[in-house]
Formats: sequence, C-alpha cells, structure tokens
Amino acid sequence: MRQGKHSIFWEIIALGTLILGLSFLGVPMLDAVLKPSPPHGIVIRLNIVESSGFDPSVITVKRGEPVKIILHGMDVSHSLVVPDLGIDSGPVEPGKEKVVEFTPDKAGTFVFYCGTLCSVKHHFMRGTIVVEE
Ligand SMILES: [Cu+2]
Repeated sequence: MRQGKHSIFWEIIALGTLILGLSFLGVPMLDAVLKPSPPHGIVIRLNIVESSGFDPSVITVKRGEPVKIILHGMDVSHSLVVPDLGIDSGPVEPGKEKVVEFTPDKAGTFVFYCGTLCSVKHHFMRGTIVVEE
C-alpha cells in the first residue's frame, strides 16, 4: 500500500516532467507544423503580346491556400491586375521582379490583364487564374 502511493507519486512526477519537457520542445515544433507552409511560387514572365504576353497565361491555384506569384519583367513595363481578387501588382520594370502574394477566398475562373500600357496590342494581354475548390 505504501509502496503503491510512492510509485504513483513518482509516476505523476515523471509524467509531469515529460509533459513539461514536451511542451517546451513541442511548442516550436507544433508551431512549425501548424503554420501554413510558405506559399509556392508561380513564375509568370511578362512580355508584350507580340512576343508571348503572360507566360504562362493560365494558372491554377486552390481556394484558401496562399499563393505567391513571381512576376518577371522581360521587355517593357507591365503589370498584373486581377480585379475580382483585388490584385494589382503595379508596374514591373524590364529585368526586374515583383512578388504578389494572396490567398484566394473564392473559387472560380478570373481574368487577369496587364494594367500598364505596353504595346499596340496591350489590350490583348490577358490571362486566366483558375481557383479550384
Ligand atoms: Cu500592357
């Protein structure tokens, strides 16, 4: 009987120490596990339509998942505008790069276009972003 109480006491101490230790070690590990993974980067090259326009011109992402788009200015100043998702990169100069990050909160197919007058065919510089469920 006495030995049983003694044993339970040490078991509680051991369990408490284990929980305390795991919580110190576990919090940073849990934080890393629970934190959303860094958004993957989708590279879009920006060229005038006479070359290739947006390359690629169709991208697919998932609703609720962070998206990182890396815009590469290739020839002249361009931009990326997606009104339905509230995105406007602002000008991306040739030879420069600009990153746009967002988390789509609705599924659907949305048009994006260049918002910077870039060539005679500027108004044809369009693309599509597909947000899947
Ligand atoms: Cu343009």
